[in-house]
Amino acid sequence: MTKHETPHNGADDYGADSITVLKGLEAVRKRPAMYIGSTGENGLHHLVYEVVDNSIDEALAGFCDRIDVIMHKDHSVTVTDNGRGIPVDLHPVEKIPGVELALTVLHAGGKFDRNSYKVSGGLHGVGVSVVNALSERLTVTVDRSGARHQMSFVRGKTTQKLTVIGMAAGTGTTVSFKPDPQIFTVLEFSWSTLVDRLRQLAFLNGGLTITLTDERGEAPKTEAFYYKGGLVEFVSYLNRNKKVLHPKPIHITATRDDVDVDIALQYEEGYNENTFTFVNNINTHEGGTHLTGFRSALTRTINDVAKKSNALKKADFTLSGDDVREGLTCIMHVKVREPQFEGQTKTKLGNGEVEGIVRAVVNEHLGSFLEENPGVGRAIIEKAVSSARAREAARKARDLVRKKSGLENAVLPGKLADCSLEDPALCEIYLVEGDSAGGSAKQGRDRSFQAILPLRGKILNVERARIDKILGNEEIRSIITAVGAGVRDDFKLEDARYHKVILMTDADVDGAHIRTLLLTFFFRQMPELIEAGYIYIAQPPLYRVARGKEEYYAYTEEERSAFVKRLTEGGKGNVGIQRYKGLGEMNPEQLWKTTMDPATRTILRVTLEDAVEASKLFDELMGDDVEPRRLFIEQNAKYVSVLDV
Ligand code: 0RA
Repeated sequence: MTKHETPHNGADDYGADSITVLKGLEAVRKRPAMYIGSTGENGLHHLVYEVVDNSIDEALAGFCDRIDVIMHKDHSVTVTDNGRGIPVDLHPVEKIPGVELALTVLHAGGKFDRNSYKVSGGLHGVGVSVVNALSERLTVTVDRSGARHQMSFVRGKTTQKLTVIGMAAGTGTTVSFKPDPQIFTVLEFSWSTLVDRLRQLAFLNGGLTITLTDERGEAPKTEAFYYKGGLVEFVSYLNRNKKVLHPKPIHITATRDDVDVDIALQYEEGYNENTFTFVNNINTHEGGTHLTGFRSALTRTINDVAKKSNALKKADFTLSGDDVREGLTCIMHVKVREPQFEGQTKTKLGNGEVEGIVRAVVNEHLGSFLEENPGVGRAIIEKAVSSARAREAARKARDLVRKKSGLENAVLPGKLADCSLEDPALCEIYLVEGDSAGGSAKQGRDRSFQAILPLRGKILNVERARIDKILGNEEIRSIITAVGAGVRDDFKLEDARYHKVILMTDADVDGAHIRTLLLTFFFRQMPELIEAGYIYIAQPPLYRVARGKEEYYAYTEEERSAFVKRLTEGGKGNVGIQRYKGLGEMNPEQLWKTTMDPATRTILRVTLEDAVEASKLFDELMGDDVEPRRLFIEQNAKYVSVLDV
């Protein structure tokens, strides 16, 4: 086939501009993490999300109903949509083809008027040019105005200008890219990670078809996601293995002051809340104004309905937020034109106006729904009232204990070896698996600022228990009193007695399990502690490699091999390798040196996202499926991220 150059490519009067362009993409290659978060697994997958997000924008604008994603054998990925196609004509201001602009200019998105809910802030919406900059090669194909156009790049630099390569029957855009091994530490895309996100996007954008194909195995496999019912189907999916209190999720939708509110919710018999919130398709793990508005409306509406129906007449209490959220499964998706993202991981909505909008919408719609469906209302109120009773009983029991001991404040647990400093900002507490490791930690620590709380055996499965039972568990109570900030609605961050809560468990499957339990506990009972960045995970070494007086501690298999090699090359004497199966095998001095001394240790800070993963993992581990348990055993430390020294 003959290749026709499109006429505007002949002009090279934008030579000066192309220098600025290269500088922009060069900046992305110099500091990739600033644009995509990391150059590891998360960053790698972010590339796909970025390209898909652009197609989703086209769907939001109403011009695209299908997106296909293909994972190829050579680690490249192709994303195709049937939207209008990225414009190929000259941009009136920039004087280069729109498609070239989109792929070579940072934040070019704003230069087009697509009239959809564009994402800004955070790591999303950085633009396809970032993907281009970080790809060893990228090809974009646009079907538009009857012709198929194509343009190619290597590491962001144009290798083939925009060219018409044939005819096109319809319209659409295909972006095919291969992540650059010079940039990424991992190149293998994960099927399940992509499935999770693409399924989520299909739920969030009802009516849109998204497919994922994996060509890497012997035979290619494809999965298609299409949910006509959107969020309602999402909630039904989440509750698929639960006993629900009412057969159909409640659906609330409204647009007010240019903000789109879409909510589906359903109650199940369990005791947890599972609310997931999204803004412009982004999971707002840290919540924000939309969540605050929703929560206050939910509490108010259910109390109102309960009062009207006389359910609370005899009881002399109101239903708390925790009460009305017991057993709730809820998805909220709001679309905001200029979202402001805040928080530790930039996943907290900051737009003040959204709170009142969501509150008003939920007050109105939920109120009238419950009036029209009194049976559903009754079931929900009954559940909340029984939660309130359990909470009241737990409180009375707690008060009784306090009175008996004659102390106003809860007594610090007997097993706690507290530190002597009093400024929480300087203090840290180690939650240590097992009494023996706890003993070593107590001896090895710096008692001025380090407190030790040993935990015996497995703590209670908080995912499945109700608050009264949770508070009845001794290990849990000792954690709560040691931290000193309360739980749930009563939680006060400023009362926290330590600004670092460090989980220290064995480097084996049991240890990983206990860590998952603890993370789930903090996520359910004190999410603010995680949000504040106060929770950490200790990193004990896996091996001690020594010859004579020379010794090294290895934290990974690679380090172990390197140390063994170094010592063997050194010559005489036997190299001893000790594998630490548990913390208890280290003496106090070793424990201090390798895991507790702030000057040499590594601790990982837990993000809210990590904790959500942990609790999800937990839910799966407790289920009937064998596969998740097997996977957990294989790869149990996956949910820790951000490095902190
Ligand atoms: C700018 C303007 C228009 C469409 C797009 C961008 C567009 C971008 C991407 C990226 C992936 N798929 C896409 N589909 C469309 C609208 C141009 C018009 O008015 O026709």
